[in-house]
Amino acid sequence: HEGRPITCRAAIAWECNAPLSIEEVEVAPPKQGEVRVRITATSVCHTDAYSLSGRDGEFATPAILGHEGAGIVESVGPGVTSVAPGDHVVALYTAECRTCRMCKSNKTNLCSSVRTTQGQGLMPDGTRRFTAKRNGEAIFHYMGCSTFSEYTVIAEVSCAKITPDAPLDTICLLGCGVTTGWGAALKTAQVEKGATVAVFGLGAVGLSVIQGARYAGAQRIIAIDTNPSKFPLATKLGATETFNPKTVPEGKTLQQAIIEMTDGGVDYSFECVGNVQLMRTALECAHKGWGQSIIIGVAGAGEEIATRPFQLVTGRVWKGSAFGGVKGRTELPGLVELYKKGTLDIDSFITGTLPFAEINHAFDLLHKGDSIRTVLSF
Ligand code: AHE
Ligand code: ZN
Repeated sequence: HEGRPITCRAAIAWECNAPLSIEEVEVAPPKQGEVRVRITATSVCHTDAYSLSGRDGEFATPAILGHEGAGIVESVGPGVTSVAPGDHVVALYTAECRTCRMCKSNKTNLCSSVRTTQGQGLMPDGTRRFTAKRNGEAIFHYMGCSTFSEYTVIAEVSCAKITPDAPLDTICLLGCGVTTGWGAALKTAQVEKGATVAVFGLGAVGLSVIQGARYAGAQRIIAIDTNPSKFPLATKLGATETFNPKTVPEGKTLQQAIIEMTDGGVDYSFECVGNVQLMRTALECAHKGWGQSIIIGVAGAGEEIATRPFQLVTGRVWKGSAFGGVKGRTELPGLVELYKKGTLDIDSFITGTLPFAEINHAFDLLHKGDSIRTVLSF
């Protein structure tokens, strides 16, 4: 049967560097292989702000941002078999189709099924499901999620079905930051017992790396940020030391300071900021012969990383991962179980809650460094 359009509230980014506009949109019914989801909770990630700032080469306006959200399936399009109306889902910006060459390789969590159109702000068939009520203009999707709308349409392959007995307004954080950091520590780096770890940047991603490293049994976890207000939470989640780069004496580099603190360098470092100079620092403070540095932060379009090749010749490893190397549909249910058991802390990441209409305030809090995650509810 043919579904009907739904009119609801969404936050539209009409242009870069302007506040989001809360207004009515019409959300078309899901087509073949698509799912319409009532988003009940979403939070704001730095990547939303990054795209809104105009630095994201893939971003097109007008768009509905948001990629860290969870909700309840409202209806499904033809051919959808893995979810049904009423199911609880987390939206995935890294889809998992299980049939493309990348999914089948088992060497990556990246999936090629919908990524090209996703980057263009379109559904897999090349069209859009959002129309602004005010002027009838079609609105672009974002990262395959567009969770800043009370209803959104996403591909079936972008739906992680999770148990209905977990609170959506908490586990929505598994849509990006928490999973990304946890997975980077445990899957990408495979931090082992006794390891020494340095984490650059103590937002949701860095804090989750810390949590993952503690779970792996790391002996030293050095939490690094220029904003010391992040240190108490870092310590609570497992950091054994905190370090403010502003305290490095003149004439010494940050990498030198960390190498001195750690008898030659760390086993694993993680860049969770998106600053290409800091990426170099993170690589170069990794121990000669075996240290690994994981890039997680998103740098501006066109920016490049640099180091002397000798750093790699002498055994340091530079790598990175998206969404923590986690295959969302397969692995998110397990992360929800870890949350329910109390092994994975998500609650501590929620530094505030706001009604959806105050989404621009949530962006302000993030910009000022005053929040880790603000969960918005509809
Ligand atoms: N569109 C940007 C790159 C953005 C980017 O690197 N995104 C990260 C996720 S950030 C989550 O907060 C990512 O995982 N990307 C993998 C992917 O497939 O996009 C640009 O520079 O064009
Ligand atoms: Zn994100």
